[in-house]
Amino acid sequence: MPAAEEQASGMVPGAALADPPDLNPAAPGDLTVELTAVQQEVMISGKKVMAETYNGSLVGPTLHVVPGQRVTLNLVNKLGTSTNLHFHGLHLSPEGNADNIFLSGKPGRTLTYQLDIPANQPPGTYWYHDHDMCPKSGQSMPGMTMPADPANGRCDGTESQIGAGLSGTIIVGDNRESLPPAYRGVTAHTLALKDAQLKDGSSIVYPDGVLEPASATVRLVNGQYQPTLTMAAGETQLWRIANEGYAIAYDLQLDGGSFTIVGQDGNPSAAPAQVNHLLLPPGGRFDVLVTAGAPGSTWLRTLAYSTGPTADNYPDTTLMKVDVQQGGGAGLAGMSASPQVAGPLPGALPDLSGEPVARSRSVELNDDGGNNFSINGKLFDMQPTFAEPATLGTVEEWTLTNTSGQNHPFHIHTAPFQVLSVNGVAQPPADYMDGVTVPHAVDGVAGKVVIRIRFTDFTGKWMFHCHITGHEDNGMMGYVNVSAAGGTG
Ligand SMILES: [Cu+2]
Repeated sequence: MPAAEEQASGMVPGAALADPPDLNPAAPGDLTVELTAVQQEVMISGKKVMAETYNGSLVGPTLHVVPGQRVTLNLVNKLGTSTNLHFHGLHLSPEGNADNIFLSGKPGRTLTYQLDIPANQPPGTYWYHDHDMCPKSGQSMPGMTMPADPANGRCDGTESQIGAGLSGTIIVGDNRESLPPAYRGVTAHTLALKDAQLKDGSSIVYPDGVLEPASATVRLVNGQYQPTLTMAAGETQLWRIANEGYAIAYDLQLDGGSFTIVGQDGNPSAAPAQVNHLLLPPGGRFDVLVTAGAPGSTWLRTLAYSTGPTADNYPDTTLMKVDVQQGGGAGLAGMSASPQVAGPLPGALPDLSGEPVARSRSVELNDDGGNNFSINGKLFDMQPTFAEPATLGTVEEWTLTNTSGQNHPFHIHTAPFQVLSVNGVAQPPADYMDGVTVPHAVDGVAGKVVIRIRFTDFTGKWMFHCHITGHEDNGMMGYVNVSAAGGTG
């Protein structure tokens, strides 16, 4: 793979940051929207690149939804491969034509999704992306709606489709309204983090090659190369940051400044924290307040990060310049400390640590150092991971272990979970998320994360998987059947 600088040649840094295009305005009432998945040329900061897009945009258009709303979404497939959608973080049924990743649309077809956004869906930042499953060597996929028949065209799978561009942001409501009055009117920006790995001068690696998370890639914000965000001195903004890439983690730092976390994975914070770093596994989101200092400029960067001894090392990379211009504020040039916000914010989820646990489960993530990625010793085969279903309304405690030499970011569909501990270290109460990094083993001792999850509202297959999508595609996926109380599963 060419060096990142070489891949970025022809891209012009410094253009004003543009939020991704909006698919629709946020408005109550039933909503019908259309996403067309199509391969076409896009401009990345002045460089023409072939990509897979929604509606022609490398970063898919932002879908705005309102709690309680019914959204009809038509996914028009103009790709050469089957495709589908997952609505990451939304509390939707995993069955029917809702958030059902067993649906798959062949080339030329339109899939129609009906999404009933719950009235209590927390306002915040979510995302959508392809989640198509394909038969791979070593996997059997009985029950697929899309047979593995070459006559039906390609089945590229999740890694290559997200890698080629197929992801975008979902914003529920406007979480500024949950902030203290001083911050309700602040400017909000969406920052979609997604890299582009360019095989040659003009094409994202896929579909003509295989993406390599360990190799050089160009880090982009909203599909722009090192854009510039302008703030007034002393100004506070809300940044809705989403890692919409296929594999790569981000360890964000705002040089000279800090972040106040008001939401994580869409969930309002119980205790908003001021932090110097934000670690975003693939699929992770943070809603943060940031405050500019005196006039000057600084950088949002991702720090050097290793996913483990057997895996990838990402270099320190500047992502976005922040230019602070004259305004009312004072302090150091560039950024200032982000504000203190008292919690809990409205909608913060309750602490599950004192709840009775209906069932405990163990989930062991492992890989053989090659292309086999397993859960509890099994490659995903479309069958449930556990013989025993979970019961609607109950809380379960799951112990996630990682016996491999690399981190695996673990994601559950349908509802968020609370992290109780990481490698034995207790985590803050009511720290909810829908993805957590399960650390790699050290000296033969598995990494360990303990979570609790409440199964509410929806029966059916609650999926879980590693969100390094190549691992997911190659077997590190499973599901638990959730059945109604008194049901037979
Ligand atoms: Cu993984």
